[in-house]
Amino acid sequence: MTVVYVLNGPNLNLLGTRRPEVYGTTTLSILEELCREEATRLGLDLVFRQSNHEGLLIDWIHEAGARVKAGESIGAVFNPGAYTHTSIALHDAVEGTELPVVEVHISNVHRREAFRHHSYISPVARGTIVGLGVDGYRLAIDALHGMSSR
Ligand code: CA2
Repeated sequence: MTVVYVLNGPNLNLLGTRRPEVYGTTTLSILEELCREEATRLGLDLVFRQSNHEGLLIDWIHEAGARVKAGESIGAVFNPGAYTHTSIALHDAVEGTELPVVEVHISNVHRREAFRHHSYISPVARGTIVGLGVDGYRLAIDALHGMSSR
């Protein structure tokens, strides 16, 4: 079965436990279930992961990129967390692997502090979804699915 990756960066393990006014009340494990439902609806397998470590996220992007090249995956939904705003290494990983990525942010980063307005990932992403809460993940899975069947 074809796989869709959903990769989450630092502190997203805290989802649903703090700052509900910014990130809502859905926990990461409920978010995984929502993504699994959507993937299943589209006939896809889901690989859902979260890490607080930049290097591990890079390894997972390499893994996903290799699986896309092997025809086993359609790409990744990626919420890089705060690494969005700092990580040239994640930018290079996405660019270097040519991994189809839809970048997702739960909050509307453009309504927040100026340091959240710049993304190192957006220039190498196929598209971005910001500010739609955890619904953005479902929409991103749909978008990747649509791109892969075009
Ligand atoms: O809005 C998003 O999805 C972000 O990627 C979330 C990151 C933030 O650094 C980005 O600027 C925007 C932070 C994730 C931390 O999530 C928490 C969840 C609950 C409580 C505390 C942090």
